[in-house]
Amino acid sequence: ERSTSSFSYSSYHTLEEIYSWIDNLVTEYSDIVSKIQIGHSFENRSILVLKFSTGGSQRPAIWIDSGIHSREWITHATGIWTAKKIVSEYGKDRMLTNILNTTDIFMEIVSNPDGFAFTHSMNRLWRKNKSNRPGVFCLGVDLNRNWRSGFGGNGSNDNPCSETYHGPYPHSEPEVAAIVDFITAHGNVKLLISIHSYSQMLMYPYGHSLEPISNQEELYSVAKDAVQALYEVHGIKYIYGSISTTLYLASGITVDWAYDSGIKYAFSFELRDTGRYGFLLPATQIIPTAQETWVAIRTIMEHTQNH
Ligand code: ING
Ligand code: ZN
Repeated sequence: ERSTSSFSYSSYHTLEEIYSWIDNLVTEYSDIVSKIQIGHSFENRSILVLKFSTGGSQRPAIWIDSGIHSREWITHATGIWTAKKIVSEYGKDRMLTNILNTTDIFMEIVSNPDGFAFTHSMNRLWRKNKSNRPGVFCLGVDLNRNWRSGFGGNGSNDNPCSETYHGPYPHSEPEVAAIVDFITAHGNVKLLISIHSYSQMLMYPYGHSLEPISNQEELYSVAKDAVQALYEVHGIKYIYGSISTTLYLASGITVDWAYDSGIKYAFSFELRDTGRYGFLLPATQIIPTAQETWVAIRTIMEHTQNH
């Protein structure tokens, strides 16, 4: 495709298509979007982040990642639609305009490019990255178990053949290290949103422990408002709460690391559906999913902006 307006937002795309769409977005909206390469994947693909900014330097920032798990195709598709929404609504939507006048938004749409390429070529249901180490028979580390917070604890696995293998040591995977280094160097990220599928949930830390976080009441109430706003779009019901009490114990996850690194607003979505199609969500549901998710993200951003 030559432009972001002829791109089909209601279809799933390959990595090459998404990366060329990113180039088009950056060219067409160069006044507010740029592309940053934050590292390389295990198989040496570029790890790209979109930066939405109206100026300033080291402004407070919002981080949004999708596609940490490569088979969760609805998350990349939602990220793409959302990025286009942000550039299109700036100057029109008052809330978004206010946010972008003071805050930068960073979006990593394909957070596991090797796994994503593999879901197109070989195995549609591949979840982990593609790292491979001498003497280890199975491939891949679960990029949502490789973070330092609670590393190696409950709900992660030390067997490299497991779908939830945490890897040899914290941040061993280049895809995780790239994010850690970027967010740490930035130093002013206030809100992190990590997008997964499926289950229709909006959650916050901790995953590695049942212990409530210090601002749990506040995040509970933000999640409640966001889920209500989401429901009003297409009548889709989400449940919400901490990860460990809502879903299961999971250690070494993105949002726990974010929270423990001082990002006190950290949320994780599990998008549609509840299991009828699961990871194979029909493309006809991309736009409705993205629309409702956007309203929830907006609600979270607005709250964070005022605190
Ligand atoms: N489930 C997530 C997993 O990594 C999750 C659940 C999401 C845990 C966010 C912790 C944080 O197991 C999927 N579907 O990936
Ligand atoms: Zn996931």
